[in-house]
Amino acid sequence: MTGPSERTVTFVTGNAHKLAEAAALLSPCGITVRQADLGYPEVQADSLEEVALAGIAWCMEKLKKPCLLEDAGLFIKALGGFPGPYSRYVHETIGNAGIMRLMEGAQDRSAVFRSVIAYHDGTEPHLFIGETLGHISTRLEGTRGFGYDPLFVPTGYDLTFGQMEQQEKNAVSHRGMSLRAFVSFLSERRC
Ligand code: ITT
Repeated sequence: MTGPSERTVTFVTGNAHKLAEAAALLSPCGITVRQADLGYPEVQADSLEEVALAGIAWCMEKLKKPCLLEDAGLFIKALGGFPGPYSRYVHETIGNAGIMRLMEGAQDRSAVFRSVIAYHDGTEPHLFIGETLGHISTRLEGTRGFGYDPLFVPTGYDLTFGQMEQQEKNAVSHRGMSLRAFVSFLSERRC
């Protein structure tokens, strides 16, 4: 990999857990992550893509240099995709216990965690998507990770994200997938 300007990526986030997951995945690829906690406005929109695109336009305007942000959300089938793009607000209000209450008696506990990375290269924005299928556990389990990790079990596992080591979560998570797509994009550009 060449191109020093692309070896350091500015990640606009206020979430230290996300930053740590990104650094763990990107640093072995020779990409240093620098945090910018700008508190970008998360617009109310029906999709993570819209939120991410509006956010990165705002960040680019502020920073005037290439930067990246990530918007994630948990979409629960039995709840019609709720909390989806409202995941942050819902987590801050009813929290994991509230989701467990809403899921009481639900037969279909399937859910998908989505991650949308928006990267602005200085000229235009690019989106990288990651999705992990899974289900909502019947009990909150695990103390690792953050947010909804104690209630999300990825397909093929008997563990919640909250019970996984960071590396194991990154190997299967929505964010791991979108970050790997971003790394491929950067390496192709350098060819
Ligand atoms: P930013 O500053 O990067 O926007 P945020 O915490 O607001 O950080 P999001 O809007 O992307 O992050 O996330 C929406 C909600 O989903 C929020 O409550 C997170 O805690 C939660 N969340 C996001 N990614 C998660 C993950 O990998 N595991 C568990 N919960 C997650």
